[in-house]
Amino acid sequence: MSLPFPRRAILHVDLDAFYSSVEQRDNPALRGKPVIVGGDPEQRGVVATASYEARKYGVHSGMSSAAAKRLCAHGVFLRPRFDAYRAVSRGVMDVLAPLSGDLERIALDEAFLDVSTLLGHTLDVTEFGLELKREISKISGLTASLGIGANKLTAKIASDHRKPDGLTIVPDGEQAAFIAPLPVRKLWGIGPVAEERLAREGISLASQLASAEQEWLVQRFGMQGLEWQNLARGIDDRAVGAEVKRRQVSREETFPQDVADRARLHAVLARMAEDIGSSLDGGSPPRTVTLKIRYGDFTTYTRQQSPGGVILPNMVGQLATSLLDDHWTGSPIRLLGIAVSNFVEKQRDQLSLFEL
Ligand code: DCP
Ligand code: CA
Ligand code: CA
Repeated sequence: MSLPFPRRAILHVDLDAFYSSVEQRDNPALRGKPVIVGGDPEQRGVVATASYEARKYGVHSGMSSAAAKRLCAHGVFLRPRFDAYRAVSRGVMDVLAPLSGDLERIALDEAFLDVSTLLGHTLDVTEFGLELKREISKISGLTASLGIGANKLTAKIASDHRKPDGLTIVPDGEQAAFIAPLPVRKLWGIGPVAEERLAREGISLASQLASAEQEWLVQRFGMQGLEWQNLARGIDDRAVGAEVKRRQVSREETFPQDVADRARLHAVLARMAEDIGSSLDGGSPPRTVTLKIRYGDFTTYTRQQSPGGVILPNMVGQLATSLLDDHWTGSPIRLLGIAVSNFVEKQRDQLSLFEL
C-alpha cells in the first residue's frame, strides 16, 4: 500500500453552522430548533448564519432577516455574540496550531494547515481526521467538517463535501477526478460573474473547463481562462500561510445599452457585490467601498464610503447600493463598477474590529 500523500497534504477545517451552533451549545433549549443569528428582522438586518434546522426552510447567510422571518416564522432570531465566537475560535485554533508550523486562519471558524510532515508517514489518514474531530469537539462542543487533499483548493472543496460533521479525504492524484463533476461555481476563485461568463460559452461543469481547448480559453477569457482551467484540473500551488496583499478587489460592467432603470442597476450591483464578497471570503476584510459610474457621455465619477469598521462580505452590496441611490443623477449609465479597498493588515487589528 502506498502513502496517500507522498508530496503535500493540506487540511482544511470549517466549523459547522458556526454562530448558531455556539448559540445551541450555550442554550440547550435551542438544540434541534431553527436558530437564525443576524440582524433584527424589523430593522433591515441581514442573516449571518442559520442552524441546519432553519436551512431546511431555505434560510441562508446574506439574506435579509425579514425574508428569513417570512420563510421560517417560528425560528428563534438572535443577535450575534462575537465575544463567545472569538473564545471558541481561540480554543479550536489552539488545538490546530501544534499540529503544524503552517497554520493559516482564514476566518473565526476556518483554517488551513500544511500537514505534509505529519501525514507524510501516516497511512491511516482517516483515523487522524476522526481523532482531530474528537479533539475539536472536546474543546469547543461543536462539530467541524474536515477536508484533506494535496492542495488548498482540494482541501477546501473536500471540507464542504459532506457537511455537517464531515470528513473527506482526497488522496494525491485523485484531485482532478474529485473536482470534475462539480459545477464551476464550487471552484474557489470562480464567483457568480465568472460563472455567468463561462455559462454563456456553454461551460458549467469543472470537467468541461478542465478539457477546454487552451487557445480557445485564452481567446475568450484571457490568461484568467488558464488559471480557471488549472483550478478545474485540481492544480493549485498556493502555500499555506501566504496572505496575498491586495490593494483592491473590483468588478465593473459596461452595458450593451445605457441603463436608467434603478431596479436593474440595483440587480447588477447585487450580482457584482456577491462576486466580490465571495472572492473576499476568508481573506482580510476591506474598510472602503467605491462605486464607479460612467454616464452615456463618458463622464465618470467615483464615490466612496468607509463606514468605520470592517466591511463584511455581505455588506458590500448594501453599501454600493446606497452610494448609487445617493449620487446617481438619474441619467442613463454606460458602466457601473464596485471596488473594495483599504484592507485590514494585521490579524489582531481585524479581530478587534469584530467588536462592533
Ligand atoms: N457569516 C456572516 N455573513 C455571511 C457568511 C458568514 O456573518 N454572509 C458568519 C456567520 C457564520 C460564520 O461567519 O456562522 C462562518 O461562515 P460559514 O460560511 O463557514 O458558515 P457556517 O459556519 O455558518 O455554516 P457551514 O456549516 O456551512 O460552514
Ligand atoms: Ca463554517
Ligand atoms: Ca467558514
